[in-house]
Amino acid sequence: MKGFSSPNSPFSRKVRVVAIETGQAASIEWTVVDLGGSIPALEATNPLGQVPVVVTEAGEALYDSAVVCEYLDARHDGPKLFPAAGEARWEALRLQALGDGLGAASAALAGERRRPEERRFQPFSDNQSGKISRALARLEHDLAALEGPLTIAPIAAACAIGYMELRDCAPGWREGHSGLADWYDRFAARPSMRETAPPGPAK
Ligand SMILES: N[C@@H](CCC(=O)N[C@@H](CS)C(=O)NCC(=O)O)C(=O)O
Repeated sequence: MKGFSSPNSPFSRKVRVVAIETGQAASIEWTVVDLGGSIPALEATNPLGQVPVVVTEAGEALYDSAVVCEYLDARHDGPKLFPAAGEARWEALRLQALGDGLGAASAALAGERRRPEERRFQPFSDNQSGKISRALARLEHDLAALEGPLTIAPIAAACAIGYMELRDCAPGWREGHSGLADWYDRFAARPSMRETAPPGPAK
């Protein structure tokens, strides 16, 4: 398979972590792109022009990260990262959405901060910061689910927190969320997380 990714993208990282955890890292040949301008080859596979994208062996382009992760999970015989049914599935999907939302709010805040000062809109930043702060509180509340058997939930949460820290989107967050911070540090020590750590500081 071929794919597009970006080194600091939390969503690209999520797919790369899933590929490693499911033993499929060698099956994907990544084209690494710098975001920020038009990338015709990326736009030709994903009309939204976003990473990550994976093109299957049948030639179908798959996006976004949630779809690609579930596709990879369907292709291996080990323990599944997406529970098949029932409450466990809804919890994993909800926490994936929460982690992805935390990553999206962090990316939006980081993008706003890159704008020239006179073109920034403080209420926009405040709105993103509110999402970040509420998402962290909810993840702290849901720690038991993050600590359990490996699913897409902790992978999504950890990739988002890694990006949030990289861009310093919630200074001091560890003080108010000591359980989550402790969990994150342990999870970030996994080989799949270490191998995909974002280099920063480019976009
Ligand atoms: N919901 C998407 C979000 C993907 C996303 O926002 N990717 C960012 C990089 S972190 C991107 O490609 N931004 C470029 C753009 O939106 O033009 C997913 O889960 O894959």
